[in-house]
Amino acid sequence: MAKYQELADAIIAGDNVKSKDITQKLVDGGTSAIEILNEGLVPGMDVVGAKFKANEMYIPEVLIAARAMHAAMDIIKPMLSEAGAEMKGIIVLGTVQGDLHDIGKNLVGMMLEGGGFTVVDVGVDVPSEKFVEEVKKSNAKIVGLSALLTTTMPVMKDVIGALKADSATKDVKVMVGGAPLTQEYADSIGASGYAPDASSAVDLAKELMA
Ligand code: B1M
Repeated sequence: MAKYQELADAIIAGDNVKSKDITQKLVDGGTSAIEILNEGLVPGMDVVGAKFKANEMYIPEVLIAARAMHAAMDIIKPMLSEAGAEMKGIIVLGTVQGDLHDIGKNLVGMMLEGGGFTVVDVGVDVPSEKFVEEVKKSNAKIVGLSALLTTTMPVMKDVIGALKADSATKDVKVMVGGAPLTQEYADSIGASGYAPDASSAVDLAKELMA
């Protein structure tokens, strides 16, 4: 419908004032939060993800689009939790211990939210025990680990080990990413999946939830 297309277009254009305005008008007009999410915001971010993958959009534009999505999400988030809306799943996301890089991780988080996931962002320099604790607290089904340094990549294996060692978190899926990583490396440390970029991370998370 045109009203949802207008919202999706505002997201793609990164117009946070417009995305907020349209969302508020839709809410005031009685549209449900889940409909706004599924018909306007997610399709908008899907286009952003596809364009980013195809090198038709670059990191600053993606971040601006994600900001527009967040402006709309701020309005509908309380309604979603009130309605107990079925989000796609909960993901605990963080950069591993010893690593302070978070630009890629934040982009992944925003794209995951745009894809309908609830993201518990635990930040940077996160010790293994913290991931275990946050999974228990949130009942997340997926943990997302980011590392940008060759020296911190091996820490991912420790996190996977810590999650497997605890009966409450042993079945959680672990997806990994970051510039120095490869599929081979992800396989070698026992990760459930590897995504080379933020939009692939959304596809991977959907696969892991299936
Ligand atoms: Co740092 N740094 N840095 N740095 N830094 C790199 C990574 C480096 C390659 C630069 C270089 O030497 N050419 C190099 C690493 C070398 C190596 O390990 N072999 C490096 C170094 C050495 C360091 C320091 C050690 C420098 C020093 O102090 N001597 C130091 C380490 C600090 C620490 O972490 N303990 C350091 C510090 C910093 C800054 C603080 C200055 C800053 C970080 C700011 C911040 O993040 N808030 C910084 C930056 C900005 C970079 C570069 C320039 C850019 C990284 C970035 O943000 N890229 C980087 C060089 C480069 O990559 N060109 C570099 C953009 C971002 C969108 O991409 O993070 O790859 P990326 O994320 C992508 C994918 O990888 C993927 O999706 C994202 C979007 O497509 N992805 C995932 C990421 N996480 C994912 C998780 C997933 C799935 C996909 O699932 C969960």
